[in-house]
Amino acid sequence: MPSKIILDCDPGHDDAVAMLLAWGNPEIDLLAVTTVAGNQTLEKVTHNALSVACVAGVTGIPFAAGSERPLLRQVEVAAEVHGESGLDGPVLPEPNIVLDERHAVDLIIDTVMAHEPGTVTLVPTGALTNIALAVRKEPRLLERVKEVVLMGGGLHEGNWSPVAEFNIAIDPEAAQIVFTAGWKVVMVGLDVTHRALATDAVRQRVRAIGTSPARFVDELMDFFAKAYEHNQGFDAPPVHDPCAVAHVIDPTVVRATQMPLQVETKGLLTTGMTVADRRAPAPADCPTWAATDIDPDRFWDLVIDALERIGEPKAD
Ligand SMILES: [Ca+2]
Repeated sequence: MPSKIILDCDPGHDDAVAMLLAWGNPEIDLLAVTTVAGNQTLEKVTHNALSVACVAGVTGIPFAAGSERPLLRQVEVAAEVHGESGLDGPVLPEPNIVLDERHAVDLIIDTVMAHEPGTVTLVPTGALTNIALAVRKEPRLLERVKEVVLMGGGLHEGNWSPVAEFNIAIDPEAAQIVFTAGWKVVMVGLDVTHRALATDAVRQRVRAIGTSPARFVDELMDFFAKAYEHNQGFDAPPVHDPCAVAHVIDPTVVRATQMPLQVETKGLLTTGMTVADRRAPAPADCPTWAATDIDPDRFWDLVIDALERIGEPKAD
């Protein structure tokens, strides 16, 4: 049985790849896509999510827009990483998909509650604002959701600050709600995503597919590579968000270790840091896990396979 997931995202170059992986992989049943302000404003990332869906021929599932700002803090966007559109590089098609009228929080709750308990995994690849609001609005999600597999954080590694990763740093209060709610949380952080590099060899494999979704990914990676080289000195860009989807597909590709995790919300220098307690083995009932290892070759095999399966979607 494929894993049922809801992708809560802020596209975002790597979110786009995450959506393509989720859509193309036969082990994933993508139930819905929701958006949250993050890499760019809510309006832009929602438009981008619909454009990516058009490129890949993603049909038959609802898309809903969610929170336009973090719980307490002002909007911070990552234009220097993702451009003014949030998805700079390729020409974005004008989406022909109509948004669901519900708020993302309600679509998430409705979708989880409509499925058997313990069968739906939430995969947030942006700020955790929608997920925090959803679990506060409908506490039964704690028993209904199978697990939350999020891209964010890192074991004391940062990108938005020396110790904080962007998704967690822009809404640390929401992240702390999600990390401490009691449901199973798998944090897929920078420790593994900084090894999911779109190298020249990977990009040659993408280009060799020759379809319009593959060309779209290559154009995304072109912009993303320049941004990461310019901002952080990377030789090849780390493609963070599909690592969370890959963990759901095969937890031996992105491996996680059980450990207590919380989020710093009041630090002078460390706000948004994901604090792991590794002083002793985690108690058996510890609900939080952190990704600690990735097999980059098998990870990229999954992405390439998904693109090949998507093929050339029919224009309509
Ligand atoms: Ca993202």
